[in-house]
Amino acid sequence: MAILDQLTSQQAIDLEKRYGAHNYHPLPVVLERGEGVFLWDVEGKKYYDFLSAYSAVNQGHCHPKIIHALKNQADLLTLTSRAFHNNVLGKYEKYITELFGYDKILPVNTGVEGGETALKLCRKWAYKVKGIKKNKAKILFAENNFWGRTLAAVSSSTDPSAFNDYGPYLPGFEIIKYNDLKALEKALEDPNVAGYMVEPIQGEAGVLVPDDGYLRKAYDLCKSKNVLFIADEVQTGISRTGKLYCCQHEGVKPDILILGKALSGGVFPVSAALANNEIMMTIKPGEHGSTFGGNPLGCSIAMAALKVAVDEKLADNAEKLGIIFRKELSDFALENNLVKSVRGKGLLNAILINDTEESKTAWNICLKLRDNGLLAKPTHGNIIRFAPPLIITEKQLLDCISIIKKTINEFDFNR
Ligand code: IF1
Repeated sequence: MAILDQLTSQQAIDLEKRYGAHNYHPLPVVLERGEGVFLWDVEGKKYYDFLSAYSAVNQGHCHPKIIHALKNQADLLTLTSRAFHNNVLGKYEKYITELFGYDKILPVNTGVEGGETALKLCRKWAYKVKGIKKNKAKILFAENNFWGRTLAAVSSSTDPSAFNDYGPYLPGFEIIKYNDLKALEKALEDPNVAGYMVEPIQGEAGVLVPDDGYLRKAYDLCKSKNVLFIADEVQTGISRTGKLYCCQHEGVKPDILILGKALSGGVFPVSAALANNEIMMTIKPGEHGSTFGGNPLGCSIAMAALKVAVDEKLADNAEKLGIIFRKELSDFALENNLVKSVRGKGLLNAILINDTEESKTAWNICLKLRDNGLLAKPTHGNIIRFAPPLIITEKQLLDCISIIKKTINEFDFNR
């Protein structure tokens, strides 16, 4: 087979099996084209995308304005490294810091690099500003957190599939229960605590939405102990939950805000940590960075992606359509045995399937959803995450809701 030959789905899957690491278990579908809320597989079958690459494609696949920015910049200059200045970075830094209300940005590439950057800033701040004794700084994380795959990330994980056989682990990390203010208050008694890094909604854990007021009270508790509140909004940011970023629902302005994924509309790896000068200026030249961080191509794409989110009022659409989605699926849960509950905020939602975590029910439902033209994937075991691009129309959403209901009814073995 010549490399440019048109592949069948099976041929593509076989090539990945033979030549690629087996570090994923994808749903058996091979995609070739994306446009807006739609994806097409290599056989030409059309699907609604209800995963959005885990909330990286909030602006829809191949958004013309973002692709235009990519093409335009790609013909000019893609990468200089930070050894030199370029004519795009400063414009991007001004735009994004004014949009989110921070003094400065430290640009990196993947979401986990955003997390790593936030933790390094937190430790620098601990020693240089708070005055914690060298190498004694502690950072708190919530149980069932997920912020990536680096050794630091897995050192803070409570999921054995994430950390098993990757030891020894990074010290100075402490786990507390999510959505538990007493647990946070107790952990904050330790004067060596420098920061609390938390997802405003835990995505991978199964779209766990904390109680109203948790983020605000957690932030206030951290402030009362001069501890940094670090929000990992890689998945919840960029309009996904109905606000520009999720902490805004409770009027919380994190000390460090981590963005990624839809920061580039899924076109190119772009991530960032945003903070004010007291924190950001603790890192001096040569103390952190990356080859591609702040490259002109990524910056041009990110400015276009942010402008789309703002100009097309994606947060308002997510808020409005999320209410419809949860209402429709909650009513549906009352009338069938398979759907136990629905939860989420904006267009980051999930249904809990009435079966054990170990069961294949959620996976098998996703296979049937695929056959019926909608792509979604279970998170842990019996939870199916539903996160369409935020450009979805009400009509398209209602069409998807009927596909979900039809599929589950067909599948509901208690019928
Ligand atoms: C995979 C999960 C989601 C994230 C939050 C940081 C990162 C992520 C809240 C790191 C990344 C991705 C990773 C991706 C699948 C997806 C995922 F299933 F892995 F856990 F969304 F829930 N903070 N999440 O959700 O960003 O370094 O990946 O750019 O690993 O397959 P990254």
